[in-house]
Amino acid sequence: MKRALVTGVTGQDGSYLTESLLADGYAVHGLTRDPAGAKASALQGLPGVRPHVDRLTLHAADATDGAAVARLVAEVAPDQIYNLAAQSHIGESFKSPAGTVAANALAVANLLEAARALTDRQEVRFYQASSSELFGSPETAPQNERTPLSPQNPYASAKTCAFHLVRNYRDGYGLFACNGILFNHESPRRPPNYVTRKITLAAARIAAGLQDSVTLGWLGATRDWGFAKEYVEAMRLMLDAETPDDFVIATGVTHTIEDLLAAAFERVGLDWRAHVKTDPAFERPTEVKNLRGDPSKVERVLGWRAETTFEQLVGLMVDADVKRVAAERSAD
Ligand code: NDP
Ligand code: GDR
Repeated sequence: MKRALVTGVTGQDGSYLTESLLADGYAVHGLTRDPAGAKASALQGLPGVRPHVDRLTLHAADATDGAAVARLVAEVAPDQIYNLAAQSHIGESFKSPAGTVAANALAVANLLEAARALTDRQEVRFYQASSSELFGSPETAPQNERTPLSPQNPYASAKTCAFHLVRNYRDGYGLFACNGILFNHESPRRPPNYVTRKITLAAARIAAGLQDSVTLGWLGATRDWGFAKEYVEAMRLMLDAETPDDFVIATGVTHTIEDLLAAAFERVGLDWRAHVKTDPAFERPTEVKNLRGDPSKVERVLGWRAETTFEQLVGLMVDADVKRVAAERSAD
């Protein structure tokens, strides 16, 4: 049975990736800081996890602890490592720069070293969750694998360090290591402190009469938003490929936050303009303005393409929140 080690297993992407790997017969070893916590039990209860839960083992470790990571990788001896663990919120990275650098860069060095040590015994393939944030606010569009990196916040600076570490290990030691440069991807499993889910949950709650408005930060950004469930398949294709490489994963289409507001509020029959306030408290010291990915390399080389459109994505997120709000109300 093939073994995969997934860090960040309790996160949005970790949950979809775990379901996908379990469905294909993998033994999944998940790294989390809190295997007894609410996020871990939510993961274990997912319809795509519950029937296979005997093949999911959760391990308690902080990825910033090099000794713990080395022990875990040696013990699990995985065929594949997916490094999804991160402090993944951009605004938070300004408030906690050292913690962000530790989780998003130091932890990657720990994992790469552990993977390299394992290659004395067996082959291991390594996936790193890189990000469109590495491009900053680029001067050219769309962004592809050759677009210059220009990180504009502590999150992106740490992820840029990790991106180069992955290349160092690939070039220097021949490690099968890939960077997936993923543009924003969302789902009903996205926490509500990211703008998509904040808006879809607010639309559902406002429609149910539970609140009147939602308060956002800077509305000038445009993003290339895709569906997370599809993006984890691109990660798997990278590790199943013949040669290791870096790939942009995106839809190729960009939208404004106003498009997002319009789509979400229309879904519940409301006009967003009557319900949105702004507060500079939600703004960041620097803002990444416009991002649009060019997914032509991944389509050509790995045959992956985003299928869910922006309108479908917003629709499925709003519908999930409408159901969730109704279930919470009937439980009260
Ligand atoms: P989440 O924030 O949902 O999940 C990340 C997980 O990392 C958390 O659940 C947390 O788990 C774990 N984690 C955080 N710090 C540590 C640490 N020090 N040691 C061990 N585990 C830690 O992120 P997503 O699922 O949205 O994203 C997955 C990865 O992809 C992240 O690296 C993110 O930066 C990157 N990415 C995401 C994009 C997106 O649009 N979603 C786009 C591009 C890149 P726990 O609390 O259980 O330990
Ligand atoms: P992002 O996602 O910063 O792109 O990082 P987020 O949803 O947080 O912000 C998108 C844009 O919306 C603006 N915005 C707000 N954002 C939040 N969170 N809350 C608000 O109230 C709000 N109002 C406006 C933001 O300023 C920004 O311009 C995500 C994360 O998943 C990263 O880990 C990942 O690397 C990138 O996507 C690609």
